[in-house]
Amino acid sequence: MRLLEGLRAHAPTVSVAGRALSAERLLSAATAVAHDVHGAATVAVDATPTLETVVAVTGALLAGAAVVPVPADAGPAEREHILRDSGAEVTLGNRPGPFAAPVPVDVGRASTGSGAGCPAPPGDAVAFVMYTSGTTGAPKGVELTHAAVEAGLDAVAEAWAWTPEDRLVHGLPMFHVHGLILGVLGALRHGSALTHTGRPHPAAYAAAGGTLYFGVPTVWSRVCAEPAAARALRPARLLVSGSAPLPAPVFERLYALTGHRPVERYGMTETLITISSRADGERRPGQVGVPVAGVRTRLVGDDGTELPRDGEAIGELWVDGPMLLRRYRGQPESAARTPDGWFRTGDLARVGADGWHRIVGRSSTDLIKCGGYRIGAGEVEDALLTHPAVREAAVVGVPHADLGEAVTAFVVTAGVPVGERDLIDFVAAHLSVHKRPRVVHFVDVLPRNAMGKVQKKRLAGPML
Ligand code: MCA
Ligand code: AMP
Repeated sequence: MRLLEGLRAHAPTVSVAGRALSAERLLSAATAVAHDVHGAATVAVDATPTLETVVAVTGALLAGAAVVPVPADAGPAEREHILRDSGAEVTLGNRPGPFAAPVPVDVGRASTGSGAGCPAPPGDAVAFVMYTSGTTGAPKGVELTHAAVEAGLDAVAEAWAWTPEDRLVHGLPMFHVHGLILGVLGALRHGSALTHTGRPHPAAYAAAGGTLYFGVPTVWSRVCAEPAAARALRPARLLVSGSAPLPAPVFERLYALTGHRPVERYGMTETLITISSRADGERRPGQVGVPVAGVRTRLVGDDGTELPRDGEAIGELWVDGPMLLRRYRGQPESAARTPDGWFRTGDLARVGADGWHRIVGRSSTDLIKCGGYRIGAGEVEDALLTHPAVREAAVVGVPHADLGEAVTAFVVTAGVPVGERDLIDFVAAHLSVHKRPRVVHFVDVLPRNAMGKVQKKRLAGPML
């Protein structure tokens, strides 16, 4: 299969949390998985940060199925939504608790084949359905085709000079684009060895001896807080940051400690990576670079007009390219694009005359980026409102030195006693652990405008 071509051609070793698998054994175990799920159009994977997840995803792709990674920390409501909405027929996973009847994955299992006999799915077949939060409602499934994933991975390989000589290191979750598509499939497609550290701890990054490192800004900021670990990254070739804005002081500190000016890149679950600085080019703090191969961007004003690329005008960023989603699961293709084919990112940007892009914010306060995770305020509010002690809830992102933004809830109680910890744990158990509010403020009333809509800008709290 084209998506896995580097795995066959260059036979990289994949290691996760200290357990390694040769390319040959990975293909053999994955082929056994492909036989297990043969005939299923959509396969869910309990996406723990393990070797089993790598084998399960590879096997399901070999079988030609669309893979649905289920967040490892998802609670029952979120898990059930993802399984129902995606229509997954089978779940691959080894934990009995979360899923009714998962098909187990054995990384040591040998199959007679290497998946070579599995017919390559057509480019327009869906490879992944990735669930991601919107401003309201439950997460939406983003359908990414094989052709889109291949184009997205090839574009970043060109920008970052990613080759089979690289050893990729990261410890990001395996249920999002960053950790799974770039961080696992990228290595399998480009044939570079992969060391996944299980969790993205600075010491583990330092010990891994990679050439190419991925991290979200929170990870880079934590690496900088451990100077010995940061200095151990000096021999690397490239440090890449993404998923949220990299604060300029973290960029500078990383440079001082590691000798590397990090490559910053911008993307979305719906678009993969569309803008990046380059391995062979300049890197500027606070800027995300230029469009990668095949991508066009527009800067659009509130009235729909094209804004000047003068480094000053702020507009909504629209993107187009071969790596964009096909559609949201269950929705028509037209719902994901403008009539002339652009994807509206919802991010506010400035573009310089030299084509460099700077992301300056989001058009909605209802999407929060906490530790690089995209969290919909509406989803957390809906979860809080199912708690019997909660009458009203409003959720915002409050600037946070470590996490970028901290999910912060303002709650009016129904007169029943309830504590902050109860509500945090309630959301962690109901949705996903990473969507839990970090702080809950109990208030008598929520500020509302004349229409009764909560005025979220008035809820912005102090720097935590
Ligand atoms: C804490 N824990 C709890 C609770 N509170 N468990 C149950 N109930 C609770 N109330 C546990 C957690 O399970 C976890 O356990 C531990 O405490 C720490 O929680 P966590 O929230 O994970 O820790 P953190 O320190 O806040 O995490 C920071 C992080 C994380 C490691 C940077 O935010 C992260 O991994 N971020 C990456 C997000 C990402 O990959 N985004 C990409 C989106 P345990 O330790 O056992 O796990 S894709 C994207 O954005 C696009 C395409 C792009 O551009 O890349
Ligand atoms: P997700 O769908 O989880 O992939 O989140 C996508 C969002 O992350 C984008 O719409 C941006 O708001 C944000 N994002 C990703 N990369 C960057 C970056 N380098 N700088 C600023 N924001 C980013």
